[in-house]
Amino acid sequence: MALKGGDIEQHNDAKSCWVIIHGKAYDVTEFLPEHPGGSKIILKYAGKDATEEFEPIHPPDTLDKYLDKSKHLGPVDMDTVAKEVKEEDPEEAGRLERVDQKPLLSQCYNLFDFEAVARRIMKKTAWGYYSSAADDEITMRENHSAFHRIWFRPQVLVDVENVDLSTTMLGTKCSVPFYVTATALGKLGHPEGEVVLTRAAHTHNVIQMIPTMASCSLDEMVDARRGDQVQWLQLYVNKDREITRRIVQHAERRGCRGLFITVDAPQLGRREKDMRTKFTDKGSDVQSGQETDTSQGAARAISSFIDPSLSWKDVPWFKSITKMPVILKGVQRVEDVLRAVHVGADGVVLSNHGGRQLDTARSAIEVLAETMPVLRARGLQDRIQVFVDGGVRRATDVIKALCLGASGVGIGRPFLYAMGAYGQEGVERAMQLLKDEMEMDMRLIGCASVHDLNPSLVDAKGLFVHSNPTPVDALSHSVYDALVPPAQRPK
Ligand code: 173
Repeated sequence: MALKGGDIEQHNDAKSCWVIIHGKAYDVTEFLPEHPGGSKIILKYAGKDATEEFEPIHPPDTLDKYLDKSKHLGPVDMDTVAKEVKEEDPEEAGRLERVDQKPLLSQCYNLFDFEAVARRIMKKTAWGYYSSAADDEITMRENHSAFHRIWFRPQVLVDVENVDLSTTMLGTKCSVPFYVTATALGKLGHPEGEVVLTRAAHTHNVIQMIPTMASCSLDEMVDARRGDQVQWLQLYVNKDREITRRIVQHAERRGCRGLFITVDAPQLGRREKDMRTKFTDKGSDVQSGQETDTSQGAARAISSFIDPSLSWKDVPWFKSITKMPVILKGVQRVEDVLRAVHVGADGVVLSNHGGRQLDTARSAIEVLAETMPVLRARGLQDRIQVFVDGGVRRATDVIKALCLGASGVGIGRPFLYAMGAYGQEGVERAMQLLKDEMEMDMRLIGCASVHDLNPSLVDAKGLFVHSNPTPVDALSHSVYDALVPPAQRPK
C-alpha cells in the first residue's frame, strides 16, 4: 500500500529523516552524515518532496547504489502530499517571458549567439554554475583572448575544392577535430541532461567525453549512443579506489574508448558567481551553515569525494586496470607533459578546466605552443597525443590549435549553452556552424585537409606576451558596429 504524505511529514528532522524522490519515500536518517553535499541540504527537505533539488545533481541510479534497500520505503500516494505553495517569483516570470521571445534558432550564427540567448533564458542557478570561473575569471577570459594573439599566415593557390575535416583521435576516426568535452550537471541546462549532447554528437559524428559528475548515469549516456559512435570517460578519482576501479571497468565494458583522468582539481576552485546565486537562493539557509558547504556553490558541495592525494605514482595503477588509452586531463606545463610521456600516458589534455580552477593559470593554447617544440626536439611528438580545451568559440580557434600541433580540441560550455537555449537542435546547429566556419577557414588558409595544418601557417610570437600593447583604435570603434546578439522576437 502506498504511503501517505502525512506519514512522511512526521519524519522531518535529523532524528528521523524521510524524503520523497520521484514518488517514492526513502529513509535517509543514517545517510545524513555521509552525504557528500552535507546533511543540511537534505534536512531542508526532511518530510517533503525533494525531487526538484535532487534531479540535476544525482544520476537516477544514485539511490540504488548508495542507499541500502532496507531504506527504500516504497511508493507514495502523491495526491496526499501537500503541494508546496510556491511564492510568485517575479524573476522566474520574467525568465519565462524571455524564453517565449527567444530568437529563432536560425538567427544564431555563431557560438556566442547561443551564449547570449542562454544567459537570458537559463535559470539563474544554471547560468551561474556553467558560466562561472575561478576568482576574478582572468584565466577564463584569457582562454579565449589568447587565440586573438595568434595570427594566420595563409598560403595561396592550393586546390581547396574539397576540404576534409576528418581526423583520428586515439585511434578512432572522426568527422571533425573537435569533441564535446566533459561538463557536469547537464540537467541544470536541460531536463534530459547529457543524453541530449550524446544524440547531437551522433548527428555530426563528434566524440563525446562522458563526465563523472553528469546528471545522467553513465549507462544512460551509453544507451543513448547510436551505431559506432565514440565516447570517452572523464574521471574524477575517488578516495576509495575500488569505486574508481568499478567506474573505469564498467565504462570500458560498456564501450568507452579513452580514460581521461582529471588532474587539475585536487580541490575545486572558488567560483563566486555560482556561490552568489546559491547564496540568494530562497530558504537555503546557507549563511548559518557550518558542516554544509552549499554556500560554496553547486560543484564544490558535491566534490568532496575527489582524492587530493592523487599523484604521478598512481598512473601505472590506472594502466593496470584498463586497456583504454589513459590521458591526463588538465596538464599545464611542458615539464608535466614530459613526465606524462615518461609514465606511459597515451595523451594529455592541456587545460585549465575552463578557467574554473587556478585563476591566472595560462591558456591551454599557450601551453601547447610551449610544449610541441620541446616534444619535437626530443622526438617524442608521436609518443603522446596532445589535446587542448578552453575558450574555443570559432573554427579559427580550432585551426590555430591544430596548426600548433594539437590532435583535437575540446569544447564544453558552448555546447551546454546551445543545449540550454535550444535543446538537441541547438547543439546540432552549433556543431554545424563550427563545421561550416571550419570548411571556409581551411580554404582561406590554403589547406584541404586538417593533416596539412602546421606551425608555419600561424604567427604565434605574440602568444607569450600577456598584455595587449596595441592602443585602442578609437576610429574603428566609433565607425564600426559591434557584433550584436540576435534580437528578441516580439511576442
Ligand atoms: O568544473 C566543475 O564544476 C567540475 O568539474 C565539477 C567537479 C565536481 C562536481 C561537480 C562539478
